[in-house]
Amino acid sequence: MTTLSSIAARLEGLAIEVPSWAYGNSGTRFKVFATAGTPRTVEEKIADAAKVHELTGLAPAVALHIPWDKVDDFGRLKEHAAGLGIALGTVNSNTFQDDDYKFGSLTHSDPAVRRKAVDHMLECIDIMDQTGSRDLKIWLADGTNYPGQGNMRARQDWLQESLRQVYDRLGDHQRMVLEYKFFEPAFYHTDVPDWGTSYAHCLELGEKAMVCLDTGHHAPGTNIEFIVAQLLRLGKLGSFDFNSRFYADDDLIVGSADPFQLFRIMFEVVRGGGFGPDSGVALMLDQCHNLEEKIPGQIRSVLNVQEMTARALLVDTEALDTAQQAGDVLAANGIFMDAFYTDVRPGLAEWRESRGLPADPMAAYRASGYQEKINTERQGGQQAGWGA
Ligand code: PSV
Ligand code: MN
Ligand code: MN
Repeated sequence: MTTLSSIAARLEGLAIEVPSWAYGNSGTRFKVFATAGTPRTVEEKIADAAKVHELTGLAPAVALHIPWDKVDDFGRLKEHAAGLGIALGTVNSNTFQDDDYKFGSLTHSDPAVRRKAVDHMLECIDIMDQTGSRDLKIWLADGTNYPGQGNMRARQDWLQESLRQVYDRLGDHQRMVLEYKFFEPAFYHTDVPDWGTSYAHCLELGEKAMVCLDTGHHAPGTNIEFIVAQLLRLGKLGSFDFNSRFYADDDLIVGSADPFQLFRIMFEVVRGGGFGPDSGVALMLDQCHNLEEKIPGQIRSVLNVQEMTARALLVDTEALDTAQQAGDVLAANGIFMDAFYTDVRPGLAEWRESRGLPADPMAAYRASGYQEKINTERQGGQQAGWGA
């Protein structure tokens, strides 16, 4: 059995990007409940993200969403973040909150609407030039509700044509990550519903286009770790949007509903060469905290990823290979489960302390007084953008 100390160095390679929108108020279409201390500005969202990194050492970058996080001077925003010890990460585009996009954005039948959506993406790349971000994230709400409503085939062509214009504007060190989602807001067909569609478009575009896998965007029962293995094999897994779900796109705390699934995913990430700063696979959270406090919600999230990553690194792959080769089904499964059932929490607490981090980041946050401070200082915090 591999021990935690033997994987300690590899754990250093874990970096999780947090989403700016997780710090704003969010909810469902029924009600958005405000929580105290919610950021009023982008700078305050970044300060909260920095707190998560300060206490965990796991979250060195924060993803932006445009226009939710639009500011006049992104160079200054970058400096603000750097001053707090974090970087600005992935830039998320938004082509789903404008009346013009009612029937689609990059896939719209009207070239003027497609142009508008492309221009928005180009603006996002201009912002990336200033923030130093590598990735442009594209998630499209495009689709139809009724059979016959749209020309599904033509929309694929328009999509590729639009994406090409965005792709051609990417700088040498920039990438586009195309996210898929099987339904919602469209209920009959979605223009990028699955990894295969995203992969097909990315392949056609070129090496700077990669697939983004959001764990909440699959039908129940989907073997997500298989998709991970396949995309890594094909060299097209660009990023993850981590979250947890019971029913649909719940955006709950990653690892909360099914930690075993997160373990299985991280195992394939590690095995497929997708782990670590040079792997080209960005691990991001895409979550909302509707009821719980947001900063501790994010701390818990990154810790969950760390715990399941540690367990995945603990799998005795040599013994596993041997058992698999021998066709020893139960031995192979037993080796896998041994790692999953290992309680890594005490070992990780020691790992943190040895690096000058609090052994228990959740407790350290509660003791820090930060929440009380922002509760008093910040009145009238912003909605994350969802449901706005
Ligand atoms: C909508 O499903 C969504 O949750 C996508 O997962 C995006 O990544 C996210 O919104 C932010 O735009
Ligand atoms: Mn997502
Ligand atoms: Mn989603």
